[in-house]
Amino acid sequence: LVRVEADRTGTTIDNLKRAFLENLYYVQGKPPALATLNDYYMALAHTVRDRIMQRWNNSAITYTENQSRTVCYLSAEFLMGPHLGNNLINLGLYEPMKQAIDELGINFDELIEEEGEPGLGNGGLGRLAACYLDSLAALEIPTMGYGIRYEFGIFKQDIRDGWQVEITDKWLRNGNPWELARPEWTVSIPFGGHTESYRNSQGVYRARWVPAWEVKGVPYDTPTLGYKVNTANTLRLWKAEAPESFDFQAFNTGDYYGAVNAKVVSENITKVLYPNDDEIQGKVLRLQQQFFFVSCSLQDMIRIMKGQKIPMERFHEKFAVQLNDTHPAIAVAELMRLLVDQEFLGWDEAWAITQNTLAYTNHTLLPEALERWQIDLFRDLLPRHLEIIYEINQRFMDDVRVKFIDDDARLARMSLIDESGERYVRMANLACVGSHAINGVAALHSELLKQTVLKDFYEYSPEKFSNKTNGVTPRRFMVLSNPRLTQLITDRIGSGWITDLEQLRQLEQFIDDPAFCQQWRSIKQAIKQDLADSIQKDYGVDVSIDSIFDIQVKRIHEYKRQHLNLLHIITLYNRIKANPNIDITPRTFLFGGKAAPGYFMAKLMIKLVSAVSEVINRDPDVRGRIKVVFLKNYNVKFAQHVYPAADLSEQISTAGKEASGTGNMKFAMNGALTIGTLDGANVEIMEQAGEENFFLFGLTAEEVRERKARGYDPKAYYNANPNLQLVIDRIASGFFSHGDKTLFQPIVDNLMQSDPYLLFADYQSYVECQDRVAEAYRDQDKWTRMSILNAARMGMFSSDRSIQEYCDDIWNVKPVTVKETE
Ligand code: 26Q
Repeated sequence: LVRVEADRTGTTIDNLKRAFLENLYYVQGKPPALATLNDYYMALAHTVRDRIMQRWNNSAITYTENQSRTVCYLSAEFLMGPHLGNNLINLGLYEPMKQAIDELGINFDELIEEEGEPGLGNGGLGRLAACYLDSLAALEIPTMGYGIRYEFGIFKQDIRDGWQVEITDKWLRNGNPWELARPEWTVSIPFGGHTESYRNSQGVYRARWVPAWEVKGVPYDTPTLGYKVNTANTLRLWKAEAPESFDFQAFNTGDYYGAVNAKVVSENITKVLYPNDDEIQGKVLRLQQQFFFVSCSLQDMIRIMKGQKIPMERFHEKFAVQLNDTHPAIAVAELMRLLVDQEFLGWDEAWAITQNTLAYTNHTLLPEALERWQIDLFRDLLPRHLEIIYEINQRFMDDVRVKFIDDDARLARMSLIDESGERYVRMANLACVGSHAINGVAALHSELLKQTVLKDFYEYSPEKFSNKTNGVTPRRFMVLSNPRLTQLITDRIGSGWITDLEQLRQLEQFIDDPAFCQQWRSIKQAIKQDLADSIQKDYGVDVSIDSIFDIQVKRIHEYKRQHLNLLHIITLYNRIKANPNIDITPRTFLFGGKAAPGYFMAKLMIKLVSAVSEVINRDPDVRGRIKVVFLKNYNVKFAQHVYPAADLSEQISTAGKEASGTGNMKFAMNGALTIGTLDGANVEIMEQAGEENFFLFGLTAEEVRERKARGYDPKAYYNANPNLQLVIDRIASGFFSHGDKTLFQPIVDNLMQSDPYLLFADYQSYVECQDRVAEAYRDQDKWTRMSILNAARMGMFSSDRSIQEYCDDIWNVKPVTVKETE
């Protein structure tokens, strides 16, 4: 046993103060007199990191000694958010540390705000991975998160003249105190070249891949703590580096430039996160990224197996590997290659291991978003994997042919190779065939998957399919981000709800308790005031906390329909202009979210929000009763300030398009009411909250399908609805664009001519529903009761529940308790 000094592990207020000053002096190299805010943040981060190390080391020892079955969550994105506050919560040290820092005369909250965030994800899918790591650790499940250490994460968003401007995210600029490089576990990743067959010493034919180039993968580890347990799992992100040999080559050939250039090319692989969360243009760098992190991760698992002297035949007993969408689906072919070509297992045995190891989560229903790679591009980069995929496909096609005789159309649809025109590798098909379990992310989504994009695979192997409704971690999205509500809840029902969110139901007993309702309400008001202050400071806009805080924060997408929200705002504005003395419930409309840099319509939607806000916010007729603000650079850190302040959560996607949504859950558990369609997890949120506590509008997924099949004509809605007409005409007239009729024409034309997301069909229903919202808000007692009931009934949306289901139904893993150091 190592003896560790109190400066590294002690948790009394005095220990913490001493440790902080020591780290400031010896790690940051600063006396207090010269320290910057960032120095203080770094000293604090190191003080927290020191208190993680025993847990991290003890977890590693325990898992190694017990040869624990381990979940490996493979994801191209992990949107972790700031670490400092979250780690303090999970360590149970938030309050003592705050006291210690405050006693040193330093503002603790400012240090929390000083931390930037690792924006290594686009949105929902990356944030889900982060919530799942939190829950896996809380549930004491041995876990590795595997992904990519992008040098530049999701861009920072500035708004200039109403337009989105992208700024590179240099998140590593000030160093990263939360990670440790582990160069001793560097792996080598081959690319390109060709394959050969050869006879081994027994005369058996085997395949050999002769790659043309290789890069090194260096792991960087970040601990992920469980809430008030000793479990500290690992998030292992891979950085691409050039092999040393490039330098020698340069020395030998004198091609110094060529060698340096090769180095640049290698390191490019993990340079930047692709900022699209939808359409995939099959870029070779993206395939390089995917193969790079998958091969690094699988090789790492094999190293761990060998380190623990577990025979390779037992790979699937040691590891459960989850594929977060198809981004890591190349794992199917890569695990086969490693087992067959490198570990010399037979094909059938390797295939059984592969299928038993892998499971696949689908996150989209949009057929255009299914990943596929041009065969030529694929072969150039991964020639051996293409052979393996052909082999898998041949055997698979034989099986399908027997199960569904004389059905060539089905064979063509299920083939791993799309041969309908130019040839492609279909990654979703590969993931389905190579996995023993396939799941969607909300009940509706999982049903629609079986009826649409994965129908053939469902009919072929229905036993593989299940639903795992998404969840979010209450530690970050309630305890950390909403301390006031956390205190109120804990005062009434104790703190058990933090790890067993169903316990929030106990709050229902207080909905007729006026004192409790008053407290609930004044907490919401206080949080709204904080957000109002920051809006005043950052945007110079004055917003009233007595107005409805009506918030839509998420990536900007046509299917998410931020522009439907705008149609309603303009409708209210038109009512005011027609009758300035109209009695209207005051509202503050807040938008936030990034548009993919190449997504023109999404960027124009941001410009339209800005344009509408400029007109409305300064029109004296409005008299401040409605305000519109676009909040720039929406990210996890800012989200934590937004969810608790919301009265109304906008979840208004076209039914059948949003796989689940997770922001919807974060809002509702903080007491916002939802206005939403029957889409994704909204369906289950409404079921839980009760219809009477949910503002439902719009067509169902089924109706959307019918409407489109019958031939949808947006103009018919326009012609029949004078209010809609006035809204569209105002936009088209240049009213919001200084008279420029062309600026928003692409939006107007799109809606008038095709309206692929059926805004016009849902417009009237949405506006009427918003009128019910406005009416309901006037009865504050009733609104507060609805708010409490929403929060009280969101227990099922804890990611602990989701993860428990994955553990039981898909991974077959059990908790492993990590002991405390004596
Ligand atoms: C793929 C290929 C090339 C470049 C980028 C991509 C790419 C990257 C990210 C494709 C998709 C994504 C992200 C998708 C995503 O976030 N989906 C969301 O997942 C959430 C968690 O399950 C759901 O709640 C949302 O409904 C779903 O939209």
